Amino acid sequence: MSTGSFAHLTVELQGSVAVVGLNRPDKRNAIHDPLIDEIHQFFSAPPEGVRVVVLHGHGPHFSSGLDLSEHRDRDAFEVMLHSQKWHRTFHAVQLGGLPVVTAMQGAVVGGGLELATSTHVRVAEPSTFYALPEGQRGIFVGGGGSVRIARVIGAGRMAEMMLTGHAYNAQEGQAMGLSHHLVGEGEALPKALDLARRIADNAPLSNYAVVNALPRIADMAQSEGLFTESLMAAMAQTSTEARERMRAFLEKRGPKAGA
Ligand code: 1HE
Repeated sequence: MSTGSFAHLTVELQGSVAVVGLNRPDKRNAIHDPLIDEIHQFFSAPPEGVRVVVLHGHGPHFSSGLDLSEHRDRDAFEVMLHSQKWHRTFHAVQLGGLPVVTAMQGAVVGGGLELATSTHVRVAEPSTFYALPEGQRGIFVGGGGSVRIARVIGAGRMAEMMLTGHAYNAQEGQAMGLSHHLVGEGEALPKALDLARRIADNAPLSNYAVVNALPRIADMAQSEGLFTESLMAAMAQTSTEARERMRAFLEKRGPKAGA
């Protein structure tokens, strides 16, 4: 079933999984204002019943990042506001409450990498490469990369990428945590869908806690982080669904870990 009236995104519902595609393949899914607005619109109000989102890019590249053609003539204040619009959008992706699984191929570059690292599970094909050409373009990251990309690969490695334009290939990206699964050519989307369906079977409150509490706790001092973890645990463990799932395991009805 197709849904939504987006010009630059495709949205397809497969049960409780929404498959969202960046749809500017002619421009290598460069992110211009209308596209960022549509991403924001989708993640701020996902269709009812959706429990997990799969994000992918149409064509041979996931995303070439910021659309440089519309960025050229902005003044400082406009760039500031534009950057904050990206922050709001990727905040909605990361902390909107729904787990997001990303399928990647080809370029995952600049703002494309900022978008990918706002998502929770990343699957890459062998063609995937990661780069931050901001230095070469004379600009800086503005879509949250200095926080989110640096959290994944470290500020030092991010600086090296931005300074030298060094691109990392799919295998290197896997070792660095930029992807969590490395699959064959053409297999990222099916794998992402498979993972999304597994995630959709989890208790919604557990999924919500993972995507909302973990990144916040990572930003807290130890004492506050541990206190917040206990609060989250208290909410999750006392839910009716948790009680039933724990009982199911003890009565040999629930899946074993690793299955
Ligand atoms: C674009 C963009 C774009 C492609 N903005 N138009 N991002 C970059 O610096 C990456 C720039 N793009 C590339 O390096 C390459 O396009 C790719 C390696 C991604 C793909 O190469 P290729 O040979 O497949 O495609 P192409 O021929 O370079 O591009 C096809 C068309 O897409 C072409 O337009 P056309 O009208 O001549 O057909 C390109 O101009 C266009 N295109 N990428 C605008 N990014 C919030 S801050 C975030 C900061 C950043 O993201 S910086 C990184 C910017």
